[in-house]
Amino acid sequence: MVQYQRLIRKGEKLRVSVNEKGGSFAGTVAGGGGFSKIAKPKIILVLFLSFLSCCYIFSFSSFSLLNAFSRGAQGFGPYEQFIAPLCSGTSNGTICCDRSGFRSDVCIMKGDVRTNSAASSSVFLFTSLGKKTNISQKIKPYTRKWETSVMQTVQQLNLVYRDRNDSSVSESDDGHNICDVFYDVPAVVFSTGGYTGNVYHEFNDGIIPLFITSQHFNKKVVFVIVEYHSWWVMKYGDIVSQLSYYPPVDFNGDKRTHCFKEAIVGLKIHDELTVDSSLMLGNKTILDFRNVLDRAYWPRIRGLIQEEELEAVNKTVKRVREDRFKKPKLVILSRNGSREILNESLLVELAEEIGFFVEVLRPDKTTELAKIYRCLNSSNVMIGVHGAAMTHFLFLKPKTVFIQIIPIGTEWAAETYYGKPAKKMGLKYISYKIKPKECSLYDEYGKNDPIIRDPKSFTQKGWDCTKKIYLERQNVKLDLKRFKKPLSRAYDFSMKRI
Ligand SMILES: *[C@@H]1O[C@H](CO)[C@@H](O)[C@H](O)[C@H]1NC(C)=O
Ligand SMILES: *[C@@H]1O[C@H](CO)[C@@H](O)[C@H](O)[C@H]1NC(C)=O
Ligand SMILES: *[C@@H]1O[C@H](CO)[C@@H](O)[C@H](O)[C@H]1NC(C)=O
Ligand SMILES: *[C@@H]1O[C@H](CO)[C@@H](O)[C@H](O)[C@H]1NC(C)=O
Ligand SMILES: *[C@@H]1O[C@H](CO)[C@@H](O)[C@H](O)[C@H]1NC(C)=O
Ligand SMILES: *[C@@H]1O[C@H](CO)[C@@H](O)[C@H](O)[C@H]1NC(C)=O
Ligand SMILES: *[C@@H]1O[C@H](CO)[C@@H](O)[C@H](O)[C@H]1NC(C)=O
Ligand SMILES: CC(=O)N[C@H]1CO[C@H](CO)[C@@H](O)[C@@H]1O
Repeated sequence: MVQYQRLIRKGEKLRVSVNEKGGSFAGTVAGGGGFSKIAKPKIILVLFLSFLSCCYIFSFSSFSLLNAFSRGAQGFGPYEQFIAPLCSGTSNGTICCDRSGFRSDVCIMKGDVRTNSAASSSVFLFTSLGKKTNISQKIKPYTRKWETSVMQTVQQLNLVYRDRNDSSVSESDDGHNICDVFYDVPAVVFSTGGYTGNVYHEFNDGIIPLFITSQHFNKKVVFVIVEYHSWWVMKYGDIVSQLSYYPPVDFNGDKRTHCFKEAIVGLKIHDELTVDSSLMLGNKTILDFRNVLDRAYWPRIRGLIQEEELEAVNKTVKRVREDRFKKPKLVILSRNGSREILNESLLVELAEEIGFFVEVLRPDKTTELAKIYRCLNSSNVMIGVHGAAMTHFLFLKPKTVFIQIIPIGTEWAAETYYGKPAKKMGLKYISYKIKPKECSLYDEYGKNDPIIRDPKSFTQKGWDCTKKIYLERQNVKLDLKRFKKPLSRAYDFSMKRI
């Protein structure tokens, strides 16, 4: 029951296409979610056409009003001051790059924007060059600008001025200039390469910046992706379709010329796993981002619940569920390989003794995010050993508890990447720094070895060293007498809130 609409303009022809796809790009126009349940594609087409004509009438009548507004702001909208402050007031027919950010560059192209991936890794802006300086810009649309090694793997795009007169000469320039697909909305261009493949990076470098950069378009935006991976589109389709009505464009794989009235190339990023509301249009916060997740996963979760209810009719599964509702729920995000909790089963026993309903979650690369979201959105406490999986704190409801177990040598990363952002999201964050005796390296090296006694002397040597010793080789055996304290605190806190 999924359909999307877009305009295709080839030469002078104007065509409306309505596609049905089994994917997750639930695009209903202007909040028409209600009718999509009953309408057949043809009815939708008719509704869409009438909607379109209304839009045209509306846009004509409001045109002068709109113009009056934009004359003041010298642009289409006030978003640039948030996304690319140095490009505030970018006028039609120009390309402007804001390279002042530490983490990313963002360029804005206004006017007649056309992709040209086939020949030149370029995005063209057709304009009357006149007295403009014809300087093309280069940009790598990924948010780890300061990490030169990973940036070397990211595709560089050329943002190029083209003379407007060229665009009307059909079939010249091998026809590359002719619009195959025309969108009456802006494009946001970004990369799903770099460190994508690690869930922390996927959210931190990609999904959250995408929210920051595009949420103010109210889904009227097309995502154009370089280093496109279909697995990424599958994994994050639920979220992407909450941010855009349109299926994403594979910049390199789709050789057609896609045309836009505006493009933002590169993503704006604020800080680790967070949204700084003072830098957002409309003061949006990380909780608004979380609401996007909630809307994204709800349809799938509702489906899962219905399936289970059908199954439960015949079984006594119900009792377990009732049990769960009386007790606060604690989720252990379990790792396998390194940074394991060696006595996890004892931890489960202890937590149950204290009064929790306990669920152990072992997410891997193939675990559906909706299922993880469902588990965490209904929990009161999440426990895990520092690592990328801690990114899932984003799935916890505000005012619930996140206990991060911090192995030796990982304090800085644990606090920077997860502790601080969790607090910003309104979680009750408890850090549990393990004692040497709780560390598996203690048995291996003894208490006097510098690895145990002086982790700083190794971590200061850099990330590789930290990784080899403390991230890849360390496991945790909790001193449960000591761990009982934060666990009881979490229990009391949860009981007060139930
Ligand atoms: C911006 O410029 C393009 C051509 O460069 C033109 O087609 C378009 O109408 C202009 N838009 C506005 C709002 O002036
Ligand atoms: C502008 O620059 C681009 C590439 O730098 C070049 O291909 C194009 O011909 C130039 N256009 C004009 C009118 O100079
Ligand atoms: C574009 O074409 C028009 C007429 O074809 C001409 O008058 C104008 O000078 C051209 N502009 C440029 C920048 O070449
Ligand atoms: C956003 O916050 C600022 C400062 O806190 C306030 O002045 C402004 O009115 C707020 N804007 C909105 C749309 O809530
Ligand atoms: C998450 O939990 C809240 C509060 O319990 C609930 O209202 C919401 O529907 C849940 N979200 C999803 C997607 O299940
Ligand atoms: C429940 O039991 C009925 C008959 O006892 C059976 O027809 C039905 O398929 C069962 N439903 C499920 C979901 O197992
Ligand atoms: C843990 O990972 C190993 C391989 O690294 C695998 O053989 C084992 O089955 C895994 N255990 C669990 C409980 O997933
Ligand atoms: C299940 C498991 O590995 N339990 C271990 C927890 O840690 C204690 C030592 O603190 C071991 O004795 C247990 O075997």
